Amino acid sequence: MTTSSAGVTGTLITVAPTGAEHAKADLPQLPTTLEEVVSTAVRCEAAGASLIHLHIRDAEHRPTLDGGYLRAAVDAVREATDLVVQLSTGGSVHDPLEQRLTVLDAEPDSCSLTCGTTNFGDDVFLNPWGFMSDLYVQAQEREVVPEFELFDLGHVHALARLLDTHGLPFGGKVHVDFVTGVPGGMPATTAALMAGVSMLPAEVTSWSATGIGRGHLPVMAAALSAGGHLRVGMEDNVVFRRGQIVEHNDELVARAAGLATVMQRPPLTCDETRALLGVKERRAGR
Ligand code: KMH
Ligand code: ZN
Repeated sequence: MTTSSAGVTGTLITVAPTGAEHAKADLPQLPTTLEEVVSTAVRCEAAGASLIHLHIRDAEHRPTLDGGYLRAAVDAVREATDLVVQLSTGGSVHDPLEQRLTVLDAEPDSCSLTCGTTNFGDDVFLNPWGFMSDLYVQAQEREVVPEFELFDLGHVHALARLLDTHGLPFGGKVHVDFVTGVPGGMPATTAALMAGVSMLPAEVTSWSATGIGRGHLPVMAAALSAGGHLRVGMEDNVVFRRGQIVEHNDELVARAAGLATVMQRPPLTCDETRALLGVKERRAGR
């Protein structure tokens, strides 16, 4: 994999608007209802996002993997935007593995697939080999494109094992996302990111990165300079700048789009991102 931006002409901007960790009571502007998620998707698409990474909340704003909620969100975002719709299979640290596999029933375009267990603050984010393997094969069978989430360097090695064992994902492309700065995972530093990029297996066709919390901007700059794509959003970072809390996810998307444009790598359109990732066409009438 290249660690240069030469030849990479555009930037895939993913927005991860909600996550499973923040409480609505602490952060009322966090999009949790279906209406808030859809309007967030519309605004973030307009600001330059082409992929949305979704965690869904229930009527009490708690993380849920309930199939009805997931299906409703996928359908509504697909109806209102052209964004690639990615559902989280990571859920919250409390979700059972068997239920995390059922996320694919909602027929997203893409699903996250974390390549190993990691400490997650005081908790453990569980991703044993058997689960990763089952999720990967089921995603292949259902023609859902996985995005491989790499929280640590060991996850890069596990990704290579998945590819060696099961072959390429549906669509033939391999897109990974470095999630840096989780307490327990790789730090949100340029050095750690570059170590991960240098280890990527040859099958990888594109990579993105996000820095949790205060690593957000440094990792964004490092990824852009090294040919990577970007993930932003309130799942990862709720501070826009020192002393200023994010009021809407589109602020983070617009800032990323602006920086990418300055770097001569403007945001990819949704169709360009669909081609980059090899996602199946699931939009009605397309
Ligand atoms: N909420 C974290 C425990 C993913 O979406 O796949 C897991 C996570 C990763 O956010
Ligand atoms: Zn997530």
